[in-house]
Amino acid sequence: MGQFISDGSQLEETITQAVKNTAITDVHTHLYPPAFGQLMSSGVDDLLNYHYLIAEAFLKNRVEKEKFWGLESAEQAQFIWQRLFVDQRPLSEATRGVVTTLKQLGLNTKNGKLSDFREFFEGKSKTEMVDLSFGLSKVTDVVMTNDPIDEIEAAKWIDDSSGSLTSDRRFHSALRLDPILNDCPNTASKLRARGYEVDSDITCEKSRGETVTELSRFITAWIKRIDPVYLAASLPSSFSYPNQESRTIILDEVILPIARKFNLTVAIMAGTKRQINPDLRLAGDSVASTDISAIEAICRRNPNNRFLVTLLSREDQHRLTVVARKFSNLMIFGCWWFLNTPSLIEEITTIRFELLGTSFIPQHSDARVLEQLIYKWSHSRQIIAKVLTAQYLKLFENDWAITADDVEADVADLLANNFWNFIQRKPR
Ligand code: RAT
Ligand code: ZN
Repeated sequence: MGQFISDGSQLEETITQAVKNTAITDVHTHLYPPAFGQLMSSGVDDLLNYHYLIAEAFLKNRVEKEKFWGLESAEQAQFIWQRLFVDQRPLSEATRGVVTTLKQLGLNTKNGKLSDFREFFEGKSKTEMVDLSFGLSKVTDVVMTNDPIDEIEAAKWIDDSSGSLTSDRRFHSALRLDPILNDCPNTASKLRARGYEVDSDITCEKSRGETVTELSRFITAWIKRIDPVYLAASLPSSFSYPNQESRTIILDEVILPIARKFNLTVAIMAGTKRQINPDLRLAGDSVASTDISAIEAICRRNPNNRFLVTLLSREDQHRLTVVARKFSNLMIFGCWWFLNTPSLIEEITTIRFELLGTSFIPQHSDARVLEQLIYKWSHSRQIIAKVLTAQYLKLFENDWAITADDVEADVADLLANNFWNFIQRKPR
């Protein structure tokens, strides 16, 4: 056992250093390693073309959307650079993130030009950028989002006889099941084209048995193919469970039994309101409050399944945290998407510490572009350290003995071990 920490500033410094330096497992991203070819996003143009920034670029430019979508990717990046970084100051979280990223990569942010930034990235290979981004963010493991219905991604997995897609062991797969759960009719026709006899209407009594069998056969084949660390789905704010509808049938008769069979956790990300403005394409999604009794019911009715849960709306966070106290098969993770801003991370993380101690996963990055790991984690680490320090100081004020080992163990649980222990896997 290490030395006891003797004063408040030493405690603060110990926590800050521990949170800054502890290796992170990033439990939900949209990243891919270079072996996935064009699916991998990296570089300054991709950083600028992030859908969080696309939405912001139109706030003062209502008329230009059609023109924007017709541009080449480099021209789109130029447009966003001009609107958000030249015509105005990058004060929002997503724009500030680009500045943090460029700065930490050693680039000149004082009066840097887009052409200089492009030159830097052109001089680096994708593999070098993976090493640099993982190194600067001190992330050791990331979980991808792998959609077996997506034609481009599916083809890559099916063609990968040499195992190159999984050769970079820092990247872990996760089987994303949104199309099956949220768009069954369209997905059914795609699955039929791949040789699975799935009816468009799973509630149809006549074909239900066969549809359940065929959906299970499809998901099982993909589990065997990609060896996911969990099964995942985002769900609309209207998610309700249980009921007579197709989503409950698919969960109860297909996904949850398979998850039990393969000892896989199910990640639920609920509270989306997709495409409130389709003109913005991927940037057109929004948020609404979720019925948390559906989360309560799924945990209660399926005690032999484990659920990683994140909800998108701020107003749902306190109740979800209370629910997590009641079910040991529920692990809360991350401050998702519109919640991934410093003020909300601070509020939500404080609630979680106060109600759950260290039994939660404070953050995931949701990075879509490799280098976003750098800013998303640098910003989040600062807030996590601040909140953890405040909690520890309250103990310290009452003379509770604390060692650096205690702090480091807590931080390692929060940033990596809670995830691996909960899903009952080990990093490769
Ligand atoms: O945060 C995002 O980038 C969103 O567009 C979504 O991808 C969300 O995180 C999701 O996984 O559905
Ligand atoms: Zn995501």
